[in-house]
Parts: sequence; C-alpha cells; structure tokens
Amino acid sequence: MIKKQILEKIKQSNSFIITAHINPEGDSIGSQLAMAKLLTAMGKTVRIINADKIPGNLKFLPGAEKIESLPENYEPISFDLAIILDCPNLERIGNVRKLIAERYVICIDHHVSNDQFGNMNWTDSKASSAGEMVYGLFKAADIPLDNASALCLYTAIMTDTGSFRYANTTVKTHHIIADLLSFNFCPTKVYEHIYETKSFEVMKLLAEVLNNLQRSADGRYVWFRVTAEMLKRNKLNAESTEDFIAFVRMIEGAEVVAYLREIDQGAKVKISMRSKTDIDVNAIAGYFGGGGHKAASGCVIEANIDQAEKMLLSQIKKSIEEHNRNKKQEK
Ligand SMILES: [Mn+2]
Repeated sequence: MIKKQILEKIKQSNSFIITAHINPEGDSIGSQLAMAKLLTAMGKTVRIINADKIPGNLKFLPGAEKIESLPENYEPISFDLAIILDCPNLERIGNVRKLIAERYVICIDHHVSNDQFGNMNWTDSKASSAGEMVYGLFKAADIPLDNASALCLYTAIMTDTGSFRYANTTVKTHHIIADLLSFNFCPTKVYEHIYETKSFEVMKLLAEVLNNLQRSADGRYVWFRVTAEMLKRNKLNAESTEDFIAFVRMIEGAEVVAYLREIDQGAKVKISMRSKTDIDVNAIAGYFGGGGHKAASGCVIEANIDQAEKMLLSQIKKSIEEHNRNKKQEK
C-alpha cells in the first residue's frame, strides 16, 4: 500500500534528489544507485547528493561516478522532491539537510530507531537493508531491473547482511538474491571489491587492535579501541577501520561487541556495537542518544576514551543483567 503511495507521489513530481547517511557504505550507496535507476526509468531527472565521499571499495558500482558530494559552499539546487534512504533521522544526512530544507521528503528505511522524519515514511525494520526495500519498489512499479541495478541491490543486501550471515537475513532476502543473481554480474568480483581490497597498513592496524582486545570476566562482551594516535601513526583514515568489528564478532561466546574510536581530537568517542543474541544494542545506543538496529547500532559519547569506555561498559553490563532477568521470568 505504502509502496503504491510512494510511486504515486513520484509520478506527480519531475526532479529528485536522492540522499542517504553520512559515512556511506554498501547499503546506502547501492540502494541510492538503484533508486536513481528506477526514477530514470520513470522519466524523472535525478541527482544523488551525499554529505561524504563514496568509499574507494564501492567505486566499482555502475553510476558511482555520478554521486556528488556536497561542497561547503554550494549553489542552491532546484528540485521537487527528496528521497532519503537508509536513514533513521534527518541528522544522519549531514549537511545535505540544509539543501533539503522545507522540501517534500520521502523516507525509505529499515532502522528500528527511525523517527518518521519524512512527509511520507516507509519504514520496515524487518527488511534486511534499504536495498531490499528498493527492490520491492521496482516490483511494485512493475519496472524491470537491469544488470546495473541488480548489481547495486546485490551489493546493498550483501553488505548489510554481512554476506547473508546476520540475523536480518530472511527467506525473503534469499528469494530476492536468487532473482538478482539471474542478472549478468559476477558476485565473486563483488566480494573481491568489498572485502579483499585492504591495504597492508590496514591489516597491520587490525593486528594491533586484535592484540589489544578486551573482554568481560564472563566473556559475554568484548571491546576494542582505535585512538587518533593509532590512525595517525599508521597514516590511515577512520573509514578503513569501519569493518574491524566484523572480525571481532567472530569470537565465540561474545554476545555484544563494541568498537570505540576517538573523534574530535579525543573530546568525543564514536561507538559501534553489534549483538549476536537478542540483547538489544539499539537500546544501549539510544541511552547515549544514538540508535540503529537491535543487532547493530551506534552512538557518540562526549567524553575522553577512558570515561566513554567506563560509561559504555556499565550500560552493556546493565543490559545483559536485565536480559538475564527477563530470561528467568520467561522460564
Ligand atoms: Mn542499511
């Protein structure tokens, strides 16, 4: 129903801006590129504008070169309607927010923490990815996919499900993936681009991180840090460390995994969390003003890294204890 309403609204407008969250990754880039294809197929003019530059390992996606990043001083752009993908709130689009201003916004998102910021909102926290939702729009519009859109959607779904390993992977996800694989692109190449393009220096930093891992006495939560000094010493940017958490979650028995990274010259700490059980890391992030999904979330704590670590660990501990209590009551 909502898909039909979105398509109806799209039909009534001519020019579009598509955007998604800061620090773009596979789902945000892949779903934006496919969405742009859908709009073009509907005869619309469209620009994809993001606050941040596209990461190097996603530049292989067809159309990636057309994604614009918004300069500090930009000329006003005239357009009818903005489509915002993969964003739980308006803050997450960064400085593109000023550009969108009072314009009509369609929000398409799968974050459980979504605050319904659009004029029209399609939120589905059961969807594995924004890519899965854009796939649904193609079907509802009865517009055939092409090889390029199939590749972009495959990448979106593959990255957000951790290559179909995470709890958000469903029967529906696999049905969609089976359909996408009938198009002409090479999935092996996608894996190579996404996961096998790390520099030697990044792997050395990962080794340092793994060497300094910490865990709770019961082993149920594990955490690690990347400081500004570590990045500087290795001449690396933060973006290259984003998937370190995927390595750390491989530890058996680690139910919650947390990544703490210094930002703003050490005045703040960016936290990413993953949960491998039904411990809700969206709620933990929410306590610090962040959000995301039940199994993957993030927040920023305004404190130095030692203080932030203490604050975070005490919340994780509380959540685990609460989770234990609930479990007991169920029995
Ligand atoms: Mn996503």
